[in-house]
Amino acid sequence: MQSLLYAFRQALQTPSRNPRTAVALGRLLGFAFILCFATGIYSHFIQDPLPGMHFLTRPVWLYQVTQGIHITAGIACFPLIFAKLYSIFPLLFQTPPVKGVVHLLERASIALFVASSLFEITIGLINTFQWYALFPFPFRQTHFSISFVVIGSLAIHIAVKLPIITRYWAKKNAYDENGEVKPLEEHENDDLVRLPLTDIGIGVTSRVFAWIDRAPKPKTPGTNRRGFFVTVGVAVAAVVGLTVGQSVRPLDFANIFAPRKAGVGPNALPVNRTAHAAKVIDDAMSPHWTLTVTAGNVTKDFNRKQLEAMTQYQVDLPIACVEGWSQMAHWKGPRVKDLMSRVGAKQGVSVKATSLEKGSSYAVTTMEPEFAWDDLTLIALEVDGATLDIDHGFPARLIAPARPGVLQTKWLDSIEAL
Ligand code: HEM
Ligand SMILES: Nc1nc2c(c(=O)[nH]1)N[C@H]1C(S)=C(S)[C@@H](COP(=O)(O)O)O[C@H]1N2
Ligand SMILES: [Mo]
Repeated sequence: MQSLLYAFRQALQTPSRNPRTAVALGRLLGFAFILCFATGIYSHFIQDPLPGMHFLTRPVWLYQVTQGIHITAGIACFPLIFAKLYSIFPLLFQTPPVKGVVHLLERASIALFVASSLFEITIGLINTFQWYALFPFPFRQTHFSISFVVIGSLAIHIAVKLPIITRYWAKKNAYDENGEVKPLEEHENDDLVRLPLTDIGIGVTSRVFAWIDRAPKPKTPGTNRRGFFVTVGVAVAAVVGLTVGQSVRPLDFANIFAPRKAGVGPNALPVNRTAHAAKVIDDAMSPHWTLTVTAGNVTKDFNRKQLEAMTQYQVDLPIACVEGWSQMAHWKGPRVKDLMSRVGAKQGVSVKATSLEKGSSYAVTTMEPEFAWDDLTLIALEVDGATLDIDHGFPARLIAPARPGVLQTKWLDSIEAL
């Protein structure tokens, strides 16, 4: 058994599989994961704020950028994670497979890290294509919870591998004078290496087990290092380059794989949920439609003519979907704050907006005061110089700066001061 695993590792050995490769890829992957985590947490709390949280309303494209980074860095994770798994692949066949309790824990933590990361990025990608039906679980809660498992197990992984990471971090320490990656052994003492943390008084020791170099040199040269990095670089550039146009519109021409194209849809703006799917056509087209505006016990109804008769404002704001696509548009209509003043709402209160749509989590949104009373927050009646299309929220929709698309409620029924 042992010699079989050993022979297998030898067969898998190639110059591109070495600790320096693993560290170089790990750095990129760690950076992408931290970007995803930070932007993901922002996206979570802007949708489900804790009491007392406040958000920036400028720049107006803030959420477009944070979520664009989330999806773009997330997509880059795919080739990076496969390359990383490739670089350490022979280690899966270590001999002996388990050397003790610490080693078992180390391998278990890596298994958890790999499994949770693959799961997280896969459901994230599927979500951007709106294939929700594939999930037997609620996407947001699951993706949110697993993100803590990913980041937690990443922290453990970094702590365990710290000696290798520090040793191979700098290029000059990683290679010898012939340009060969230095083996790990010379710095090892009986497989037991003290974490640098011990030196600053934190009593942690960790076993660092023989790297793949300890397996005999490969019989055939295999993939060389430069070829490997070029391949990984091309793969990352390709998946990012062919999708990033969904978030960064000047690159839209190269958007081949991402689910949404710019300018495709009514009013030349993509649609997420159609009026038909939301079952609002009859109510939205009704000649008796009004927007009900309430503050305390004052309620006033405004039909479209009355809304059009109010002072109209024109703003450039993006629809920035949580799924990563976004598009700038030019909106026109009265301000939410002016409507609130008409019913005597107290300045600076939160405002709840409700759609004609029933039974959808997108049908109601609460705007914190900084959004509700912002000069750019409108009840939009027109987009890009034409009446709102029914699929974009006719007769009236909400549009506010720096908020995710899901909170830009379409087919409004009422707004209410809280
Ligand atoms: C390590 C990688 C990742 C981490 C740590 C992470 C973390 C998060 C977190 C914490 C959220 C907020 C969830 C919530 O609102 O409760 C989020 C949202 C989201 N993530 Fe990720 N994510 C990762 C990778 C990805 C990838 C690869 C994609 C897609 C390519 C993706 C797509 C999304 C989408 C579409 C949302 C918005 C969900 C919604 O609000 O409906 N994520 N992510
Ligand atoms: N009532 C209602 N409003 C909604 C939605 C919805 O499903 N129902 N979808 C939201 C989402 S997820 C986005 S990204 C934007 C998209 O706006 P658009 O379809 O006009 O481009 O509308 C938002 N407003
Ligand atoms: Mo969205």
